Amino acid sequence: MGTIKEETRVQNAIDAFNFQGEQLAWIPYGNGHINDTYKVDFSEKNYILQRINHHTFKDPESLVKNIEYVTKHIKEKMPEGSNFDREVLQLISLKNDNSYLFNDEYGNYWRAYLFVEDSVSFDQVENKEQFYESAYAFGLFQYYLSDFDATVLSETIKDFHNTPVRLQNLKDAIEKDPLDRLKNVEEEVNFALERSEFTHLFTQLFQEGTLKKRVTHNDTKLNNVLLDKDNHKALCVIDLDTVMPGFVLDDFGDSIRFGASTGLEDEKDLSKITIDLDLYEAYIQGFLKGAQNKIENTEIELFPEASKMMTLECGMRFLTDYLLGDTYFKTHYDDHNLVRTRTQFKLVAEMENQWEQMKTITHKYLQ
Ligand code: ADP
Ligand code: GN1
Ligand code: MG
Repeated sequence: MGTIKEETRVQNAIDAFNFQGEQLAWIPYGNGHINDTYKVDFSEKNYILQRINHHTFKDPESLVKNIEYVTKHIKEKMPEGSNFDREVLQLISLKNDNSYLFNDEYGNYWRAYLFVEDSVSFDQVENKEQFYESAYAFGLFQYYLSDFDATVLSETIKDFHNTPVRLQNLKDAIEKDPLDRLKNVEEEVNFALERSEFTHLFTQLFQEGTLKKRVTHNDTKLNNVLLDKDNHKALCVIDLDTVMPGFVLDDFGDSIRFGASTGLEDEKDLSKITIDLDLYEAYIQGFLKGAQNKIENTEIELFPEASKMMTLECGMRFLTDYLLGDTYFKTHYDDHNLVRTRTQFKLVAEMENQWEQMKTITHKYLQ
C-alpha cells in the first residue's frame, strides 16, 4: 500500500470526496503510465481515485472542466435506456461543494470517478472481437463529440500529437544527452531521423486544408476502454485527460499502434512484434461503425499513414524520455523506455514491410 506518507495522502483525498457508505479498502490500480490510480471500495459503491500528474498536466482545473463538459455532452446524446454508471465516466463531487477537483495541502490534485463495475481493460487483445469492440467504443466517442463545440476545451498538453514538434524534442534531447545515454541508441536515433520528412505529413495536409481538426480523445490505447467482463462488449471510454482538438487519424493510429501489435508495448523479444492485419481490419470496421459516417474518405485513406505516424511518434517520445532520464513515463526497470522505443520502431518497420497490404485493406472501406 506504499509508504505511510502515501497512505496519509490517499486517505486525506478519500475523505474529501462525496463517497457513499462506509469505507472498506483502497488499493493502487491499473497500468497507466501517467496518473496515480487507486480503487477505493465503499459499502455502497466503489470508486476510482486519481492523483492527476500535474507535471504532465499543468492546469488540472481546466483539465477537469474539460472532462465535465465532455461527459455531460455524451450523456445528453446517449440513447434512452443507457446505463450512465457503466457507459460514461461519472465524476464524483467533493463533500463540501459541487466541484470535482481536490487540491490537497501537499500540492497534489485529485479527482474521482464511479468505478465501472464488472469491466475489464486489456493490455493485449485475446481475439478480433474484443478489438472490434474497443474500436466501436472509440468510434462512437467520435460520433458523440462530432457536434461538440471544441472552442470550450482547453489544450491540456500543447502540441500533444504534433509529430514534427515531437521530433524536435528528440533532437533537443540528443543535443543535451544529460546522462550520456546517446551512445546506446545510435541505431534508434537514426531510425527516427531517417523518417523526418514523413513526420510532417499531417501538419502539411492540415495547412493545405485537406485535414480538419475535431474533438478527439488522443490516447486511444486499448487499456483506455473498458469492456464488459462477461461478454466483452464495449462499455466505456476512459482516460479523458487529453480530449481536445486533434486529427481523427491520431485516434485511429494510436489504437493500431497499441492493439494491433502482436506483442506488448514493452515486449523485449522483437521477433514477436509485427502488425496483425486481421486486427487492423477489425479495428477499421468497428471504428467506422461506431463513428456512423462522421469519418471522411480523405481521413480513411490515410489510416495506414496514421498507424505509422502514431507508432513512430510514440517511439520518439519513449526515446526522448530515455535520453532525458525517464521523467515522463512511469518505468518499472532501468531500460524500460528503451525497450518500449524498440518495440515501436520494430512495429513501424513491420508496417512499412506490409504497406501494400495495409493500403489494400483500407481501400475496401472508402465510402
Ligand atoms: P492513466 O492516465 O495513468 O493511464 P487511466 O485514467 O487510464 O490513467 O486509469 C488507469 C487504469 O485504471 C485504466 O487503464 C483502467 O484499468 C482503470 N480505470 C480507470 N478509470 C476507471 C473506472 N472509472 N472504472 C474502472 N476502472 C477504471
Ligand atoms: C500514456 O496515460 P496512459 O498510460 O493511458 C500517454 C500516451 C502514450 C501512452 C503510451 C498523457 O498513456 O500519450 O501513448 O502512455 N499519455 C500521456 O503507452 O502522455
Ligand atoms: Mg490510461
